[in-house]
Amino acid sequence: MRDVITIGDAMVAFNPATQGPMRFVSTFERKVGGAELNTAIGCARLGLQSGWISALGKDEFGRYIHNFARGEGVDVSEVTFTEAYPTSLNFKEFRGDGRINTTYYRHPSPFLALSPEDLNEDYIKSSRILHITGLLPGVDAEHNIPIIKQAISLAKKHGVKVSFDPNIRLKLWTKDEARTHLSALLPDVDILLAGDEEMEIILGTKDANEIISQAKELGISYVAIKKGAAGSVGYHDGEMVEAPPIPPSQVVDTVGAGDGFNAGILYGIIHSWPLEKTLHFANLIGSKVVSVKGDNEGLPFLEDVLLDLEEKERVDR
Ligand code: KDG
Repeated sequence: MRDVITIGDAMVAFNPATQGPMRFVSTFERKVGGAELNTAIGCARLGLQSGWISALGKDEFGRYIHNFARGEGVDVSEVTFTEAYPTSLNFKEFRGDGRINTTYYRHPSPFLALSPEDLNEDYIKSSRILHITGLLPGVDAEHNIPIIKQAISLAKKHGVKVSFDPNIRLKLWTKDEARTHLSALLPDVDILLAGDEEMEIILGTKDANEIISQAKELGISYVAIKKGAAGSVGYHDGEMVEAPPIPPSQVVDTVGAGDGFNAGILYGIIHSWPLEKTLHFANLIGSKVVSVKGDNEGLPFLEDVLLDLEEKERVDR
């Protein structure tokens, strides 16, 4: 039985060695990115059994991502390779003013080779949580939404909890398109993990009380609102908790912090932790991710977080 499985596209992420406009950058570091995979890696580093359903190009970059995910302890038995489409790419630009500009090369994506019937029912059935995001629909709504819907319907059929992060990227679609497609998924969601600005796009409000009341009407039992440097707010079982932020040692790269936060929340849910402890743990993970460059390099191992939570004695030498 796997704890958390996810489904989504991943990319080779090219991080520039220097700041400034990309036309002047001549050296890039080759890394891996992809929100769903980041969350799966975050879960694996915490000690959960995680799995990733995906499609990659049958090319060197596809093999690289596959090896990377496997090396991180993520189950890749449901990752397929296609010769028809190349592995997706993502070039980052550090503009020097704290902004990160992203240029995607992910359309067409290898997911075009996958259809809803390809999903393995037994794989989904034997998992506790299916984590989906709005990225896969954002890459190609027409093709990918039927795949996401099939994954959700198999999860529902077998009592697997559905966790959802809208992960709205306005380089992929407009706010209206995102709202239309993503709000239609909400009635099947059990765990909603989203930034407050994304909540505003899909639910029309940033106000925690209003978000929670809409979530309750939709039958969503667990909500975590990510407020970036302002911490997070959660709701579960009639209880609403505001968790203060945990300032990072330094802010180097904010990409992937939300995916790490998600891993922390899913860990807390799987271990039936109280809401307050879970939010604090997830905030701490998000804060660790931003202090390291890269989409998933800063995701902590469980012992690193426990040290910070002072549940384990620190031995430095
Ligand atoms: O959440 C982090 C992701 O945004 C990053 O790893 C790359 O999936 C990605 C995207 O589409 O931006």
